[in-house]
Amino acid sequence: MIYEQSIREVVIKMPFELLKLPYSFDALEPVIDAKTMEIHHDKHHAAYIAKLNDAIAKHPELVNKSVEELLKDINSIPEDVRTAVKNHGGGHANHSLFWEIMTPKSGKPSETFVSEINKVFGSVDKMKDLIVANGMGQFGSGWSWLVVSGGKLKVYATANQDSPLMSGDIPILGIDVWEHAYYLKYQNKRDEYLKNWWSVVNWETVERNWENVQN
Ligand code: MN3
Repeated sequence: MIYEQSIREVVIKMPFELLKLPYSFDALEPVIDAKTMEIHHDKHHAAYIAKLNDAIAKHPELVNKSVEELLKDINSIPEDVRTAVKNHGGGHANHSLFWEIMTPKSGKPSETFVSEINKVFGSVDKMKDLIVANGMGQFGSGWSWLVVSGGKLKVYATANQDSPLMSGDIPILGIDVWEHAYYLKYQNKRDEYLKNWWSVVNWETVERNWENVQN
């Protein structure tokens, strides 16, 4: 009985699980093809979660923390699992955001949000250009971000699965520039992927992420 109970606890406490996509694999066609979405979500994201759970299992004191808490406080994570939490926790957080900020019904940012974007970047198009340029400039794998940093919108790229949370920033939009995110359809044409990506951006969610930081 005790054995069964402990198994049950492990199952309940296993903190991270793969959520279903909020749309079908082919919903973002032709910008992102169904096969890429399926492999990206079911294989890549699932693997980050499995490896994050493996790392956390070695340190029961980490079990009840959210992935955001783990990343914000990355330097306090025990050294033997710190790199695993950075890479796989980052992978989990980054992809969870990525799925949510895409949609087949892109919409438009509100006037309030646009005026904040204009204040910082000049225009929405200029902001997009910077995010594309940062994605192009990221050598190898990484992400191009729109974050809130000290209350202000900011763009930059990170390598690998490094999360802006690790530098105290809040990511509100991030584009995956790992080859697994676009290679089947775009091959070496990362610029085309980055430019096309804007037609599947979920402005409503990005804006909600921005508002949540203010409150
Ligand atoms: Mn990815």
